[in-house]
Amino acid sequence: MTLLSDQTQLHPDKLDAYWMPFTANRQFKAAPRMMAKAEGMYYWTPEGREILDGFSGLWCCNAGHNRKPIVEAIQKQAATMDYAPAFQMGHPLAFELADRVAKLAPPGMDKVFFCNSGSEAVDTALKIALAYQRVKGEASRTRLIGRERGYHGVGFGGISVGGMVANRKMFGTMLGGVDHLPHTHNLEHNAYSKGLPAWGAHLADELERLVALHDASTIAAVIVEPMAGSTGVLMPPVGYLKRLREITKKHGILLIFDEVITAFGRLGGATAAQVYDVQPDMITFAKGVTSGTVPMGGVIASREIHDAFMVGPPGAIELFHGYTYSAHVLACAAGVATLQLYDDEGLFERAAKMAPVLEQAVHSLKGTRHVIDIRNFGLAAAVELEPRAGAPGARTFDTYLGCWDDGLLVRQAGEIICFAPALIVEESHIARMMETLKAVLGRVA
Ligand code: PXG
Repeated sequence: MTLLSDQTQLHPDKLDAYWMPFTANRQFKAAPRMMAKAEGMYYWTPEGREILDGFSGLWCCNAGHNRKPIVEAIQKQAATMDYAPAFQMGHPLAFELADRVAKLAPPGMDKVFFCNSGSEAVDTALKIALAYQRVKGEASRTRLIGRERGYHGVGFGGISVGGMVANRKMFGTMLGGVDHLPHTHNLEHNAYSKGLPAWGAHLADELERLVALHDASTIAAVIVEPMAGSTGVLMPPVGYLKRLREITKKHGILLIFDEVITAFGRLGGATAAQVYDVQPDMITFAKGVTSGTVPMGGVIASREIHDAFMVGPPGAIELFHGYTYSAHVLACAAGVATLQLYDDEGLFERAAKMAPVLEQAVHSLKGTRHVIDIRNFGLAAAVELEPRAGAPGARTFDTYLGCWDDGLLVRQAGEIICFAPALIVEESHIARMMETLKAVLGRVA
């Protein structure tokens, strides 16, 4: 069976023009891995081969693929109104979606700014932080603090506060005045932790060191992923985020949680802020808000931050920031339908319920060839492999390719294989994911 219509049949020449993102282009084009159809927990290749999706696309299709209510909402909206100007104009679905997002957010965090991706959400939050300090009369607070092994997308703001060397080294000096906390990953202390690791809360105290070095009056905000996704599913040590909150509050520094991955169910609740019971001043989101169907991102800000801008003449624009496609009507239609579906099917609760199943299954791989650590929280899990001598990432990439050959989509991040199944995942899917990975590890050199 072939799933491709004539229109999507690809001649090898057609692979030439597309410069693929974060991809080994030459390797891919020599042996393409294509998707042509998706439904529920599965993708199908153009040739009709079934692939179990262990990663919700790229951490985004939290409701599962091609869910009918979302598909229909997008179709209906596309046929009704294609676009509405974003500046000095509105459309009802933007307000509806903002209201729904605010209702899911922690109390007092009820102002929502829309953009189109996680990277834009991060740049938006960093800009709001700087502008907020300024409108409050603290214009000397211009420093931004990120963390090693942080991923905050690929805008200049995001790579500056981010802590992934490969994403930084090619791109010049980036934003000035940025500093970084140490990362919290430590196999010596925390290998094979189930849920949050016990060791490492004290690493938040490094913020006190940065405050002593730079002085609090120069620091606008700290941004961290509550759970670092892209650099290998690094859970926050018990007590770490609370400590960061205490120190930021004490020094008048804003705390931004980058929840592009963690918001909308991944950890078994609407946000990591709620699951971990630590309230930041801003939350960035993207991915799960539309279950990956239409690009969308945004920032949830505290009422206090928002209200600080609502001064000056009522006819004046309060924040000089926004995108042509902020609150794009197709994304809003998808977002409203997605949040409704999460609610109708109790998918955040379902994620919490399935988390122990994933935990048990993934930790059963302990002792498997090449495995040196396993970690998990909610519906996110990582299996870390011993690197092949002299070839960083090679064994893990081969493992990723082996899983693809065996009909399983996972994600490789350095030496880590990640799982982040859709919130509709069933026990049998999880079992198949682990069996497949185990078999592949058995044959990978
Ligand atoms: N912040 C965080 C925390 C993210 O995880 C971004 C910002 C940027 O989002 P956009 O929409 O601009 O890509 C992300 C994106 C992976 C993986 O394999 C993770 C992301 C994207 C692609 C792959 O872990 N996260």
